[in-house]
Amino acid sequence: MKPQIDVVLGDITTQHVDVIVNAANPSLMGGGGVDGAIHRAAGPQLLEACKIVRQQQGELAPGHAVITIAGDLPAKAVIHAVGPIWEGGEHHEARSLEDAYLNCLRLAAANGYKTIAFPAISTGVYGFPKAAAAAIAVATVSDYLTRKPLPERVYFVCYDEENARLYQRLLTQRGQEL
Ligand code: AR6
Repeated sequence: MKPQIDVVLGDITTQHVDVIVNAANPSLMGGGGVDGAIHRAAGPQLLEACKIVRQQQGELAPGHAVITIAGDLPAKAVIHAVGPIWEGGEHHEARSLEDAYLNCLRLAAANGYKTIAFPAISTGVYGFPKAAAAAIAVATVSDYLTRKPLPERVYFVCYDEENARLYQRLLTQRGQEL
């Protein structure tokens, strides 16, 4: 079966999916960008949940991910993934970004979730070049979905048109149905 991948131009906090992914930082204590938007929309319960995870696990290394409740969001859960900070490309940034996507997919599957929405992890404050990040995201997710039954459907939620165009082009190249 062909992997089901869609590109959405919009705000990830409004997505009616099982899981949305947060581009978090190692502290899990919130921040700007999509992290700030998710915490604002989810309400204080999300920060409380993150504090508990933080107490149990400490800081989250780049490439890693944890799952929490979603508070007031329409999604059922939030997966907080830490992407790499771009340092020029010679510090395993690509591998770390791939790991972040893979760990999110694995966590969603382990919790039985069928639909998941990703933001363009690391392409804001963390400075990862958008085209390279989109290529990693599409390749990692497409390859995963061809091998595993869960999640069944992935949405790349792009906040800006540049990212949306990049993802659309990559998926078209891969022969996906958009
Ligand atoms: N919905 C979807 N995408 C969004 C939204 C939204 N509501 N808001 C922003 N984006 P960033 P990073 C896009 O900076 O680069 C935080 O402070 C944005 O346009 O949110 O991984 C954390 O606490 C960009 O394409 O995350 C960390 O400290 C993408 O989301 C740090 O930023 C990621 O941008 C993480 O940096």
